[in-house]
Amino acid sequence: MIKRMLAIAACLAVLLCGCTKEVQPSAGATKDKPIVVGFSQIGAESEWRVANTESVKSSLSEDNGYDLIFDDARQEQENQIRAIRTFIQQGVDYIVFSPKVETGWETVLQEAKVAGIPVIMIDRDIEAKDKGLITACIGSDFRKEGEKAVQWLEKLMVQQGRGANPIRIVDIQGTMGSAAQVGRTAAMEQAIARHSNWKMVVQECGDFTRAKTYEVMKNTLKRTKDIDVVYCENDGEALGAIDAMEEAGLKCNAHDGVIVISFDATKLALKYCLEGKIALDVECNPLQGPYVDGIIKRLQRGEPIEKVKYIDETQFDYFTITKGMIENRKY
Ligand code: GYE
Repeated sequence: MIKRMLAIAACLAVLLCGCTKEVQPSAGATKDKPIVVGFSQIGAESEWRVANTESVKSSLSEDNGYDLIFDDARQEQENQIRAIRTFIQQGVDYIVFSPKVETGWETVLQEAKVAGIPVIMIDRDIEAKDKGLITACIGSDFRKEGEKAVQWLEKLMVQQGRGANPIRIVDIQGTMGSAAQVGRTAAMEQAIARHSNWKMVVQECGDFTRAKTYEVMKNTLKRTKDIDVVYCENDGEALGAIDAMEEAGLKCNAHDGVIVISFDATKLALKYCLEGKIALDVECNPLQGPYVDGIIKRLQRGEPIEKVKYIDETQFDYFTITKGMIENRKY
């Protein structure tokens, strides 16, 4: 009896092993047939952007089961639309894109939907009415980032006994119409509306680049040097503004100079923060590749996904930053 039971168990084991073996070829097939992803990136305007591209490329790698088609739009929305159309024609499995601006995506996203290709949006946002055309988005809450910055400034002004003094602010805006610019600008404009002593003396676009901001700031300083705060909507802009201010003989620091506020918190900018040249840097995390990979893998397995994912972000200021924080930085 026992012998018979053992024999049955042995047969079952053989059968089960057979089953396991049968599953393997399909696992092998997935390996042979990578997941094809078309990725439309805005360009390479900043250190942040370069880190973002790198993050997606290294997460959606061949070793990780992907065939990634990368397109750099060189700052043109038209190029992004063309790239997405090409991805659709190529019949990719997924489209990943970072929208340069918030508007103008409806038609092409509709085309992706008709073709049945899921679209994963990273970094910046688009108009709410087009959001239904997106499968998932991963990015930052830019309005919240801006609010963190103005709240920090409000506190500092009170601490320095300047709560009622006139505060003259220069806002160097990011690429106009981009979600990052819209959110960060709105937070500062609202703060200015709340404080009758805060005044926007200049508001100009630096296009998220160091070079353009250097020019913009140089021209601004020809008109006035009476500036308390320069609110730069990314790190590249902060570095360009500092270059121009130092050249014009202005000191940048939070004690007795121009207060420079920035966003991104790249390694280089944090070094400026440690020196005191950038007073506050609100973090914006570009390392979104692993989240994209996670979402695609879940979709592949038919599992539910989080439709909107905001990445946790912190902030660094001159008063509390340490060398260790910079050394640990990945971008
Ligand atoms: O702050 C800036 C980049 O959209 C969050 O774009 C991104 C912004 C980032 O060029 O450095």
